[in-house]
Amino acid sequence: MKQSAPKTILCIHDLSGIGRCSLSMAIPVLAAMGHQPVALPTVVLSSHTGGLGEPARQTLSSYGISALEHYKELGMEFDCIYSGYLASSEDQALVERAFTLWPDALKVVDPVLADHGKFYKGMESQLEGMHNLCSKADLILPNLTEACLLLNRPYPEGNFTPEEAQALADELANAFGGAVLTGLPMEKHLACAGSYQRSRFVVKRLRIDRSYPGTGDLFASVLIGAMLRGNAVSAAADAAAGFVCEAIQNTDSSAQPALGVWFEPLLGRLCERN
Ligand code: PXL
Repeated sequence: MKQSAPKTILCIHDLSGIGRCSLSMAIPVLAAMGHQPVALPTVVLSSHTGGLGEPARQTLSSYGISALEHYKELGMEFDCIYSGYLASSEDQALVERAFTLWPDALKVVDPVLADHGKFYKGMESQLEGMHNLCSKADLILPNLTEACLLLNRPYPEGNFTPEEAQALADELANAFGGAVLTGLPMEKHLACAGSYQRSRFVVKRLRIDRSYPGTGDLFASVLIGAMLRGNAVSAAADAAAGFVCEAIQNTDSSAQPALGVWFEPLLGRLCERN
């Protein structure tokens, strides 16, 4: 992959202490890829909400808006604004505000809402706002469950053909701008499909039958880091899918899945791959 000047990325997500997801993945991944990530936590949680009990929670209310004002006063320019888990309409409005303040930034929304056909805890009420936010993005990164929710259709059973995968990515791109859709089951593979500007592609990896929270955040962070290095979105998706597989393979299969994938020892690979 190509090396280019470091880019500045405003990352708007929760900060979860344990469970390897959101800001605790985006920041090290983007930094390892040579960029300057700027962390804007929307809420501080002791863990993510997927299987580690009831997390302690500190909402940050007006912090986000004040932080945006500070960055504007400083004359900061962001090359990209990247949002993930947003647990309230205020947090969604914060991302919209950032989009308005930095209209030239690449606007990427990972509509973190659900997986495996089910909403994450408490996220049902965020669908409408997330739909609206996605319509303001340049690129959205839903998994299959989120894509179905955004398109208001039932979660499909069974495998996809590459043509069906491409058609679904095109449909999302027509509705929202560009899209890279992840977690598509194919016979022996798991695939992602993209439709962004003039690029249309399907990327496949042999399916690993192990599931972890946070892999969507890992995929999105590597994809964004690679795109901002000047790579085509298809090459960036290929790199992201590959890194997620490596991180799963690097995770001891007896470890508690809710603690996420052991990506930290592999960060050096992201520095090396230019
Ligand atoms: O990785 C998705 C994610 C991010 N942040 C929080 C979550 C989840 C998924 O459960 O709970 C707080």
